[in-house]
Amino acid sequence: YIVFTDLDATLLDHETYSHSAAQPAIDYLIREEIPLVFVTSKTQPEAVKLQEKMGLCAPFIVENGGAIFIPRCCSRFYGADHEADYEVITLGAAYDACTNLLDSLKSRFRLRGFSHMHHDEVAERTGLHTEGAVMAKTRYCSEPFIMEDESLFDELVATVSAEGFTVTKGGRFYHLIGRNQSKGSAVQALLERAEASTGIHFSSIALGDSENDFSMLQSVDIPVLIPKHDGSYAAINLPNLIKAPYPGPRGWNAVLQELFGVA
Ligand code: 2M8
Ligand code: MG
Ligand code: MG
Repeated sequence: YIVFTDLDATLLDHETYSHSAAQPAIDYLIREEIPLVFVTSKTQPEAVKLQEKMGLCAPFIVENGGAIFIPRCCSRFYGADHEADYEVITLGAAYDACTNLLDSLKSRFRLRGFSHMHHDEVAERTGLHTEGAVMAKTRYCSEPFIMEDESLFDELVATVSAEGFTVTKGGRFYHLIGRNQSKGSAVQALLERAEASTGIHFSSIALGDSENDFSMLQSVDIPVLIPKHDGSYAAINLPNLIKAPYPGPRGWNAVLQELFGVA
């Protein structure tokens, strides 16, 4: 097995960013040496910090499929075998290209990106501490933004698509990303690496709560939809979709414990 998971409002509580309700299932995966791979809108420093907190050694996919990081501790398993701390596989747009495009559309579409916000504003909008907000602003291949007038959304998507970009939606923000960049294509790329280097066919599980998780859920054997923090489910339909009974880490824990027949 390989388990792929979104972070915000999936493995982490939407408000508190705590994963504690999922600790029993995380402990089980660590004990059984089942890789737990983050697939997130978050950045590399944010993902590293969380891996350290949870005691994980596994690849992680950041910024909505923009880059795959393979740490040295598990590099052989993914056919990477490198001396550097990480092998980085870049799949996304360049950050400068994202911010330049948003700059040019800022007034026409009444939007503001993280690059237009001080870290205090990011902290306020997300509920992250200053240190977390600074890490969230340390971006390489995608830009979160807010829109004052959501009725301009379709026109915005058409405009950025002509420039080779697209827009996806997370829990709090829209995210400008490369047109071919998605959580799903990064998951597929990583699965191919693992299968090519080990010769094993892995069963894959993915858990997510938002529209931007759809491509990831579509790419695995067992897709799990976590209800959003308000209890509603994202409009995602897949034939074998499992719907978790509770939002956030509590639902995450319940489904994985059930799937693996523990507790
Ligand atoms: C942003 O991502 C989430 C993903 O659902 C969102 O759109 O609400 C990113 O900026 C990420 O880096 C940050 O940690 C997160 C904090 O809520 O917000
Ligand atoms: Mg989420
Ligand atoms: Mg996310």
